[in-house]
Amino acid sequence: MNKFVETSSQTANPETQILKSVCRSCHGGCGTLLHVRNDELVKVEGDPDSPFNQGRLCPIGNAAMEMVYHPDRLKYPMRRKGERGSGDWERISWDDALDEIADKLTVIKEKYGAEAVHLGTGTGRHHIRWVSRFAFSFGSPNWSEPGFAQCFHPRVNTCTQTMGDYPVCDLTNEVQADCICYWGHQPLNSGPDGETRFNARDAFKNSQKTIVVDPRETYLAKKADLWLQLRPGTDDALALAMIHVIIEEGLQDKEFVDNYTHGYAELADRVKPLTPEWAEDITWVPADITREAARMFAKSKPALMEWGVALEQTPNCIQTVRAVSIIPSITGNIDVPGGWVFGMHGLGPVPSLIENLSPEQNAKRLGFENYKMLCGDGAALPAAHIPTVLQAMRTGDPYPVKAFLIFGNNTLTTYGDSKLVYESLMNLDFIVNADLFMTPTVELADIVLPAAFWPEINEVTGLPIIAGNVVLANQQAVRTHECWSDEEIFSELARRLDLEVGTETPEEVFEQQMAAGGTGITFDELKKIGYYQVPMKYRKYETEGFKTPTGKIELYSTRLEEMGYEPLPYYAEPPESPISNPDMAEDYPLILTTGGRNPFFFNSEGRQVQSCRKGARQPLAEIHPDTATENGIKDGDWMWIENSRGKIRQVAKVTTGIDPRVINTEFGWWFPEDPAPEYGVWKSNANVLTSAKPPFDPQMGTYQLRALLCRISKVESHESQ
Ligand SMILES: Nc1nc2c(c(=O)[nH]1)N[C@H]1C(S)=C(S)[C@@H](COP(=O)(O)OP(=O)(O)OC[C@H]3O[C@@H](n4cnc5c(=O)[nH]c(N)nc54)[C@H](O)[C@@H]3O)O[C@H]1N2
Ligand SMILES: Nc1nc2c(c(=O)[nH]1)N[C@H]1C(S)=C(S)[C@@H](COP(=O)(O)OP(=O)(O)OC[C@H]3O[C@@H](n4cnc5c(=O)[nH]c(N)nc54)[C@H](O)[C@@H]3O)O[C@H]1N2
Ligand code: SF4
Ligand SMILES: [Mo]
Repeated sequence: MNKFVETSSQTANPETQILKSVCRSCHGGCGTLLHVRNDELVKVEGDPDSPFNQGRLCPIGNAAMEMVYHPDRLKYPMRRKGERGSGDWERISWDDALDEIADKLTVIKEKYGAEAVHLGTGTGRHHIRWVSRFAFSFGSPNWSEPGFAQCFHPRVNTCTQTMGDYPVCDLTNEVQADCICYWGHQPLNSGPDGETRFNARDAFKNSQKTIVVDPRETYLAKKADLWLQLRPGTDDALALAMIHVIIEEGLQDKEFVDNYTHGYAELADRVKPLTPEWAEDITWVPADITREAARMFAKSKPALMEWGVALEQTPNCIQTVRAVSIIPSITGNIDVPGGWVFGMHGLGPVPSLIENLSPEQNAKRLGFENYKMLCGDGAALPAAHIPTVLQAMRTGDPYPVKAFLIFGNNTLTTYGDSKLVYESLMNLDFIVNADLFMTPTVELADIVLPAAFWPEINEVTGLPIIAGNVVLANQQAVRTHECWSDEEIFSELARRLDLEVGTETPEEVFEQQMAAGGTGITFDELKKIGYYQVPMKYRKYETEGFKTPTGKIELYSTRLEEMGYEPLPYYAEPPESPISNPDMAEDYPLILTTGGRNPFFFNSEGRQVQSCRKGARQPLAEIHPDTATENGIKDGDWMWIENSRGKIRQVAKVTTGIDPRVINTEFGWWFPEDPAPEYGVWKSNANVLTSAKPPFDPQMGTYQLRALLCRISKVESHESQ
């Protein structure tokens, strides 16, 4: 029996009860009011009192009710009956499901070692640290999340190493930025990590000047003072050229640079030859525009860098992030009102329990030897390297991985190189998948577990992510079917496995986190007030310095050097480009970039949610009119996009807002309306085209999701759609 359901279900109440909670349908944390009547959720609305959304909700947040009561929700645990991936299931009890998982894991651990059990989760989920915690308490060093080497954590780990903490955009306080640079980021659609689209929208409206660095003419690019339409994957060269201009023209904040940075002279030497003219050939951005952008950013006070995931999806990820992070650092925009600020950390993290691994076991993490910024000492929370994990699943090299426990990740649509992923997963002995819905990935499981959605769980969150300036409570309003929260599943599984650590109830862990945050508030008290905003302190470095080996912001990184990596940022041509690989470019002449977020879906989610799907019915690929004409394609036609790894089709969106040499595809597409068990996952899935093979970022192991090569052609009427 699930004791959590009993303890936390609401008692029948004829009157409507309104609970303050937090939308967790994206990384943001919009305040919500959950209206509950007779144990039923009757309304979800934005909380006018929330510092993140002031009452507003986006199309995804507005679909919360539809999600909770969607007829396709997974409703009870299931066991696979037929062959793996046959779509043949039988209903089982939670008791049977958990016992079976515990038995299977015990057998695998005894035969192959705990490291043969790999844990997986999706992006920024409420339970993300519960996944690594379970792995570590079970004794396995291996867990992964599709974004750890490709999203956000390259920025987190780089900044932690070079600045001592991760700076976030100061969007919830009074001072607004005078100039905002949106670099590979469209937060009005996506929300900055851990803030929301609404703060981003307000900041955009209030800023005097905007700079956009994006290969596509996005909404922000259309409105910007300067749009730098760069060649995908050349952000490193552009950032280095901007640093060159700032230093050459003496636009740096001299006082800050002298007192609070380390390695300025070495940096100046490094960028001396990297002029905007040098960069122009690489980036396609005219040198005078690069100069103007550098001047505009450096002369504005405060200036804010809104950087996004586009910086992290090519194999020069860490050095690209390094270069971009230096721009606000040398222009005096660190820990100042309206700039990049360090967090108040009002909530402790879920204890990782990594200390439960012996040093030998920790060193077995797949990728540990090579990618220290992801898997080892350079990582705030070390994770395994996905391509190495997939290899271990397929070949047993360097050791076998036999089981994969997936908690909220649509592996087949969101990892690079989906065909390789499929091959790897099909080779496993045991797969468990906890999700809200049946997906093409869930179909590959042996045991399926129905997960609870955010209005159905209790949880404590600190936002922005990492910074914890605001501490918020999620409140369980209802529970549908036999769904459990991921946190509950992990703590119950730990108990059934008789683990020495990691068996606390979720509520016990929330209290530990609250105590570690030092606000003096308990979780129960937080539920009543909804959220607590920790009073902001700026320029903390004046009294505390920076938490780096030199006590300064390390423009020259002693930590990277110590780990055997390059201490100063450099440019590296994307490995699959017309310059690096002219032979391949003969067959595949167009540059492919993927992923740009739309307002209606969160990654691979929401395709079955009608109100969201209405906003974006089909997968769209952007293409320039000249390229379209050359290939006999018209706006609205289905077109093939293919490269050496595979072939997919998306609908052509013909626009002058993209360079004729570039194609942009959406990602995350599958079609819940198509037949099980594949649900059309091979039709339009951008990751059929991306790569999980070397080369990888030398520090982080990042693979290539953007800046690849492809060709296109029209899908003829006789070809299946
Ligand atoms: N080509 C290409 N690929 C990309 C990207 C790109 O830009 N281009 N972006 C990458 C990035 S940045 C990221 S972070 C990843 C995202 O990759 P994922 O995290 O895998 O993506 P999602 O689709 O958000 O989530 C996967 C699943 O989680 C389930 N889910 C939602 N909430 C819960 C919950 O509370 N519990 C459980 N158990 N399940 C839940 C959803 O139903 C969904 O099936 O994709 C990456 N892949
Ligand atoms: N609505 C919604 N919100 C989301 C998500 C979602 O799927 N939907 N996903 C969540 C996740 S996991 C993440 S990581 C964030 C991501 O959100 P963002 O950081 O905003 O990322 P994207 O929109 O994927 O890409 C930003 C821009 O990068 C551009 N771009 C493509 N290639 C390059 C390049 O090589 N260089 C540069 N400079 N720009 C390039 C694209 O054209 C796009 O406009 O959003 C999160 N929030
Ligand atoms: S921006 Fe994110 S947190 Fe806010 S309503 Fe939309 S999905 Fe929810
Ligand atoms: Mo992400």
